[in-house]
Amino acid sequence: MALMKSVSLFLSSGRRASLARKQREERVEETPQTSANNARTRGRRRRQDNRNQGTGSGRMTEDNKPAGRSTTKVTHVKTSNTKLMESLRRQTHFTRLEVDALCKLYKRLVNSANTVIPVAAPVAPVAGITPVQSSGEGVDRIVFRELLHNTFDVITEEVLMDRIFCAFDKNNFGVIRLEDWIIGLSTFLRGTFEERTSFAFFVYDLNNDGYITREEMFHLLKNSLVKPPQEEDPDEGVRDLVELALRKMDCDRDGKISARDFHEAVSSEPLLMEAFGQCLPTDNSCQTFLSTLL
Ligand SMILES: [Ca+2]
Ligand SMILES: [Ca+2]
Repeated sequence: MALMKSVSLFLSSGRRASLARKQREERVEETPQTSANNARTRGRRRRQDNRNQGTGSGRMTEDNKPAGRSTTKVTHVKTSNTKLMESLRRQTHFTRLEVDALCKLYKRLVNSANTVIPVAAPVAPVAGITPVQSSGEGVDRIVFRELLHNTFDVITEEVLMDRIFCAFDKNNFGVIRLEDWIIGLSTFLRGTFEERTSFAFFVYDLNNDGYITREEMFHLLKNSLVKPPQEEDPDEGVRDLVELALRKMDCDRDGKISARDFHEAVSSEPLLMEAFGQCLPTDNSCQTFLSTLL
């Protein structure tokens, strides 16, 4: 009963979110500024077309344009798109239909991002992490965080939200591109034990140096305890927690957790996979997302 309630709540919030997005898109379409922008774009395109038609020997009119040229181009795009979808199916745990559906969702998210007023990306507070300026088309941080929060029930620290984004945006584009989106979701939603363990390790290794250090553990755990207001040293409890985590996970006792330590510890105690904060979706949200995808 409780399960059904949470699913139906989730579904209704999902509908509200998509309705709100639709309304936002409609509003943006109606604004005078947008139509002015569209008019400017159309003007630029016309000028560009005129220039192209007017250049030397390359000049071409409707009459002498080779027949079927645009059809060939469309067929070529379709073929390369089919190849990409097929390659993504092979690389992931998704069916071809699911890959297509995720591709459509990606396009909706990218379009919705274009209608939102851009806000500066959050600056990662840990030394060694350089915020990257976004380049090209993709799902941006803001849309991704909204999705993590509203669709996958990932309610976690800012720094983890940012690291989950980086785990998807493997090549540091500053946005999640189509391939990274589908490959990332494969681990996120259907990953094997190994894949999810590696994903969690990547998220917690804040500066990508191959180890989760005491400092990183402290940073990840510092807000996880309610600190007594009169405590002389409010961080003492967190430091104790860090030492406890090291005792459980630093298998080779060198004072830091390597990927190997992490895999070993999580294999013997799966609950340790998210020891330093939630970084994977809840089972309920996963099932609901996948069942409503097609
Ligand atoms: Ca590290
Ligand atoms: Ca170690």
